[in-house]
Amino acid sequence: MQTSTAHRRGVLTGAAALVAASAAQAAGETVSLPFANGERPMGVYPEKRPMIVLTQRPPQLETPFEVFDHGAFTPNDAFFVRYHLSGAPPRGLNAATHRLKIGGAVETPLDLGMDDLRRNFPVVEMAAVNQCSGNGRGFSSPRVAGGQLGNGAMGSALWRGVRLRALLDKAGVKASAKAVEFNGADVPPMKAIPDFIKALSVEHARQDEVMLAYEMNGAPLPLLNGYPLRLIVPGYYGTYWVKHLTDITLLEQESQSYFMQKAYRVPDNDCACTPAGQPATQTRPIGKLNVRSFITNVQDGQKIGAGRRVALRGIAFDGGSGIAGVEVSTDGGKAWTPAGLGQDHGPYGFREWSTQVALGQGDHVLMARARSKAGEVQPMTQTWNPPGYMRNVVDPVRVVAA
Ligand SMILES: Nc1nc2c(c(=O)[nH]1)N[C@H]1C(S)=C(S)[C@@H](COP(=O)(O)O)O[C@H]1N2
Ligand SMILES: [Mo]
Repeated sequence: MQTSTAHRRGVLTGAAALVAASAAQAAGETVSLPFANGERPMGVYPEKRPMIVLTQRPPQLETPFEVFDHGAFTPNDAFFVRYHLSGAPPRGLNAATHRLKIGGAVETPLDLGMDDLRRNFPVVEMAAVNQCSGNGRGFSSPRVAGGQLGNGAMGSALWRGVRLRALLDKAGVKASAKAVEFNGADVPPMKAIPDFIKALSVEHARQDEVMLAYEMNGAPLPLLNGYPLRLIVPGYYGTYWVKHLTDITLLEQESQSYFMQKAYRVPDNDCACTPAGQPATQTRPIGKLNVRSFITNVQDGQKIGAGRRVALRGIAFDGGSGIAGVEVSTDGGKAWTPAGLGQDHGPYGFREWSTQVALGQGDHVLMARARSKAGEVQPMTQTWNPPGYMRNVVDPVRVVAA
C-alpha cells in the first residue's frame, strides 16, 4: 500500500491527468446501483482500484460495496472520494514543501512544514469512519437533489498524525476566539464560487479525538484523500474532514463560510427531518454520524442455500459512543436475534458483526439493526430531509433460499 515518492510525484499532475486517466478506464465497465438511473461507469484513478464514478470533474468516486465485506478498515486504494470544486484535486502538492498556517485570534501565528508536524508534536493514531452526509442518498424516497450515491461513500481507516489541540496550544488561542476555520489547497474555479471552508467551535476543535492526519492505514494519504495533510473529526460527517489542509484560522465570531451557513445543514429538530417533500424552516450545521449498520456478504436479490446454516456478516458504526449490539432478522423485522461483535477498534471505527442463519425454502427479508452505547437504534422507517442527509434506516435485503 506504500506509495514511493517518485510514483507519487508522477501522479501529482492535477485534474487534467485525472480526467484522461478515467477516460482510459476499465473498457466500458459499468455497475448498476439499485435505484432509478443508478447506472455508473467504473473508472481508474491514480492510487485507486476501479471505483464507481459519480462525477469525473471533480472526481467523486464510490467504493464498490463488496470491499466492506473484507474487514473493519477500508483499503486506501478503495476509499471513496468527494470533492466540490471543479479544479480539485489541486496541482503540485508536495509534502516536502507543504505549509500549514495557523492564524487569526492566536498569540503566535504558526507556519509549519510537514517535518515540524512529524517531529515536534506527539503522534496520535485512531480508527475513524469518514462518511459523506449524502451516503445512500440515491435510495431517498421521495427522491432528492444532489449526488445520487449508493452506500459506498463511507470508509474507516487508521489515521495517524497529531492532535489539533497540540497545535492550538502552541499557537495560543486567544480567549476571544469562538470558532476555528479550516481551508485546503483546492480553490474555486471562479470568484463567484465559494471556497470550500469548514469550521468547528473552539470547544470541539480542542477535543481529544480531533486530529490532523498525514497517514492513513500505514501509508501517506492518497492524493485524492487529502495528501499531504487533512483534518479528521471522528464521529462527525465527512464534510468537516478538510483535505489538503493549508490554513487554520481562529475567528472571534461564527464562520460565514458558504459551506457552514448555506450548505451541509439539516432541519433543526430532534429527527433532523421534515415531512416528505417539505423544506425546513430552521436549520443547523450537520453534526454527528447517526448509528448505522450494513449486511456486507449478501446482496439484495441474491440466491442462498436453504436448510443449512449460512454466515451473515457486516459492519456497524455510530457517532462515537461505540456499538452496543447488532441484531439480525430473517423475517423482515418481526423477530430479532443478536449477532456477535468483532474486534473493537475504538468507538469511532467500523465494528464488524457476524452470525449464522438457517433459512427454509422460499423468499426471506434479511435485516440488521445496530444499537449504539448512547442508546440510539436504527429506525425501521426512513425519515426524510430535503438534502437526503444522514440516512440510517434499516435496509431490507431480499433473498431467495433454494
Ligand atoms: N479540500 C477539501 N476537503 C474536503 C472536501 C472538498 O471538497 N475539498 N469535501 C469534504 C466532504 S463533503 C467529504 S464527504 C470528505 C470526503 O473525504 P474523502 O474524499 O477522503 O473520502 O472530504 C471533505 N473534505
Ligand atoms: Mo460529503
